[in-house]
Amino acid sequence: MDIPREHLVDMYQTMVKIRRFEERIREIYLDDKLPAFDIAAGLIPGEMHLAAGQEPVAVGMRPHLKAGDAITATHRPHHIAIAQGVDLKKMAAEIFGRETGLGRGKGGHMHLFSVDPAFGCSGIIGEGMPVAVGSAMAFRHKGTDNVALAFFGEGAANQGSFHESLNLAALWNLPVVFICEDNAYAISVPKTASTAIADNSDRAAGYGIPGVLVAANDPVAVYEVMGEAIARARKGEGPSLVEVKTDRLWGHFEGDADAYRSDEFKADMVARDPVNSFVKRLTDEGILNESDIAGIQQAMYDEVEEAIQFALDSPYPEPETALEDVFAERTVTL
Ligand SMILES: Cc1ncc(C[n+]2csc(CCOP(=O)(O)OP(=O)(O)O)c2C)c(N)n1
Ligand SMILES: [Mg+2]
Repeated sequence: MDIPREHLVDMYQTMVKIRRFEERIREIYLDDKLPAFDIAAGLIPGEMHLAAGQEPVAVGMRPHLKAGDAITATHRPHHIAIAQGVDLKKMAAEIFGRETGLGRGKGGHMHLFSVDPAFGCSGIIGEGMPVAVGSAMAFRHKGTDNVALAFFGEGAANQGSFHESLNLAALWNLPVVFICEDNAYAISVPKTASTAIADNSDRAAGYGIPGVLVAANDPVAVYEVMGEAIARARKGEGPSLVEVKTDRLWGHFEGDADAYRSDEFKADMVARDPVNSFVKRLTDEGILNESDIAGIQQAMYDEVEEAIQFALDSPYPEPETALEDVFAERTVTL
């Protein structure tokens, strides 16, 4: 692999951190909700969308980022936020609804916002793409060489905002990279039932920009393609669309019976789990040995545990603060 060792190790470490974080969130989330699934119960009430299996999409871009780059993600945001370097403690606290969270506990897991690094996400499908275009316009006006990255699912690629964003970014030659995470399903709807073409990367041609398909759920393949797309945008050569065929190992949300995917489909995904296959490759190629791997796992597990403990030790926001940091108050006179 013609990639600096430090980048390979960094990508693996980050994959382990993401997976461990999501495993722990999943355990705690489900703890008080079962056996009869009660979405309002437990330490993390509300919906929870986890991205286990999609780590390659997130870590592949990571070594190419620089300070000031902006990222938008989706309702399934943890892997991207962690890979960008969003503060893990504040992120965990936000997920647990605590005062010390990124949004002082008011946003929850689908609404993680960070100023530095610049990260945002939303429960509204397709919302992040126009926001990334706006960030790219800001970079243009400020004269920086920063890049905006918009991550979205293949379901979101059928929203108008996808087409509007690609069109404007291409027209104005803005420094944006659009990354489609194709996990083949939008909730329970298979892509074949919603999308007229097999590969969303082909849609780039409609806007005269490069469209690149990464057919493998592999951090190295994503690294290479994202390296080119980000460098292109930084040099002022305009936007690109990257599509990665990836796997959502778990349900659409925690509590999803996931009956719309066959046992065989799910077993195949587990067999090709990208965390396992990447570490095997790094071991086979002599990049990591068993003691390196054990050390990385311990360090990442400890970091995740510290973040979760920080969240659990943090207070809930005071009720009086509920109306702070919201849009302007309005007085309605009848
Ligand atoms: C505008 C809008 N429409 C519908 C929904 C309900 N919804 C939540 S997730 C989802 C599917 C998204 O699929 P995809 O974009 O492929 O992302 P994935 O969940 O696979 O990561 C839908 C339709 C929503 N949140 N926002
Ligand atoms: Mg999807």
